[in-house]
Amino acid sequence: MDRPSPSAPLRLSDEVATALAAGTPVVALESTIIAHGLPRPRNLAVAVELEDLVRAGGAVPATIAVLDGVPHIGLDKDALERIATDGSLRKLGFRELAPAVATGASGATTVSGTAFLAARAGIRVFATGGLGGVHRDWTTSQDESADLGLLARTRITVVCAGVKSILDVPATLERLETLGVAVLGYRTAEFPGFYLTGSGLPLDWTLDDPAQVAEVMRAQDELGGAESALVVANPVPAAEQLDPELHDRVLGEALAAARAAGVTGQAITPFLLAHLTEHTGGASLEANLAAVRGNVRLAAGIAAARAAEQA
Ligand code: PSU
Ligand code: MN
Repeated sequence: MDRPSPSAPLRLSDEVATALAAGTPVVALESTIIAHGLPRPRNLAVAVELEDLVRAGGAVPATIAVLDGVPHIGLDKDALERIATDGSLRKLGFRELAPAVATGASGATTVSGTAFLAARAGIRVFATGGLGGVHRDWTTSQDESADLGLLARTRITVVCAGVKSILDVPATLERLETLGVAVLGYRTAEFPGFYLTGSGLPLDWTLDDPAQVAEVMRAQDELGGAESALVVANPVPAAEQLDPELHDRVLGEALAAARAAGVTGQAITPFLLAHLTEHTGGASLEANLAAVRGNVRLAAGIAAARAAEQA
């Protein structure tokens, strides 16, 4: 276990608690992608599939959400179903956790909310689709996801396929640098483009297998000091990426539609994602899912490599 688990107010599932106590691999999964990032009813099937992929990779899945004011680390079938079907769930980033706990609210956790709770529970590896980041209208809106700041102060390894092109990708990479968050390309020297295999932006570090990632995690621990995260950037396979021309065209339309509708703040990411899914005839959704599946498999491999190293 990476650090002692607080006894309250987190509720660990029996399976997760047992795995953490035994030092067997655990992978945290976020719930915002299920509740707010994917269309129904496909989202429930995906939630179950992602957990199965973690298990197939030799790790225990810990999907994280806040239910009736209790942060849950590891959800049973009923809870997963609730996340996928309850339209009233909040979207909970890190700063929303204490108000949600205090008021008994329920919500799905974003990367920042999930990373915080996972680290508090002693989970070191987390798989998601894409990180939040700097929005394209940042100079006027100042909209930068809380994901970035939280990762600057949380010791966790996040496997992602980059950040969505709905964001300002170069600015997001600059912010990660400023914040001191290392970004490792997994079998690539280019930052992935989420729906696309590449973004055209170079990365300084490339690693080729999960054991190497586990070594970087150990080096972080040995160096000590600042509790920054490690971002492992894992591209969607080229055969499963969205057609780049379709991507560029529909993205431009989605951004214009968001501006026209005056969508801002927490609502903007779900709005753009839904627009892309609809206007690519579902192709963006398939690329999104391919990216997430790959991330979940790799995260399980990293968690297993770390457990083997520490055994
Ligand atoms: N990337 C995805 N799907 C998502 C999100 C990101 O592929 O649903 C979610 C994540 O939960 C991320 C959040 O943490 O959007 C960022 O939202 P905001 O920009 O409001 O911080
Ligand atoms: Mn935001």
